[in-house]
Amino acid sequence: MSTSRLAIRLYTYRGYSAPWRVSIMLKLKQLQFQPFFVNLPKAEQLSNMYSQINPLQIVPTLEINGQLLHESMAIAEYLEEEFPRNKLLPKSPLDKAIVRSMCETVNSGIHPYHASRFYKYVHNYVTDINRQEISEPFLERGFTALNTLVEKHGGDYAFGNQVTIADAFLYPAFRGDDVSYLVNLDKYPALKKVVENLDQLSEFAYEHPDSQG
Ligand SMILES: N[C@@H](CCC(=O)N[C@@H](CS)C(=O)NCC(=O)O)C(=O)O
Repeated sequence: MSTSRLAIRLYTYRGYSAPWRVSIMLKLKQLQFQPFFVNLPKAEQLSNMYSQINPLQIVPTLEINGQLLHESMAIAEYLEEEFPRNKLLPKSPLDKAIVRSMCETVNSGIHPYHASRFYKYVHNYVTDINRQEISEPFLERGFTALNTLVEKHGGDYAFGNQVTIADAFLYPAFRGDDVSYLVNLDKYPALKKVVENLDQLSEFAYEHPDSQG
């Protein structure tokens, strides 16, 4: 797709890890986009207006020339295929599968266990919830698995020495605000090393929750 007539809008809320993955990927692909802030603390994701845009009532949603796309993994694959410059997946099918498995370890094995809707649901049953007590066992399992994958396949970055979509998933999972309160991240040295390298790249810069437009 030619980039000259592109209208890209990212439904997002800064400080939250899943939409942050997509904004990293858009920046790595050098695609201009307009953020549209869906105020999650005020539960705007549940509004009638946003439910029409994203039936699962979550961010991110990527709107590209009027088409709506959901789920950061699907969006990552779309961006890679549609805008092949600055490649974010390796060449061979096997290597691609390893990178995708790192992304899914974050998406399915870590992120759901500290999502706000998860705590809200638990809160229906336990009024006085201790977030760390509930999340830590799941997060430890997910981060341990990711650390093992990166130890085996990583280099300067999560997979070898090129930035891939695995880095766009890993970085927000590690640098996102609440995670360090829930789990001891010092236990994952392979991840820490890669994240410190990614700290040097402007595309990955932290988007502070107070900086919504
Ligand atoms: N698997 C989804 C996860 C999206 C997700 O859970 N987003 C969170 C923000 S990080 C959200 O919108 N939470 C609102 C809620 O839980 O009600 C993706 O990768 O896009």
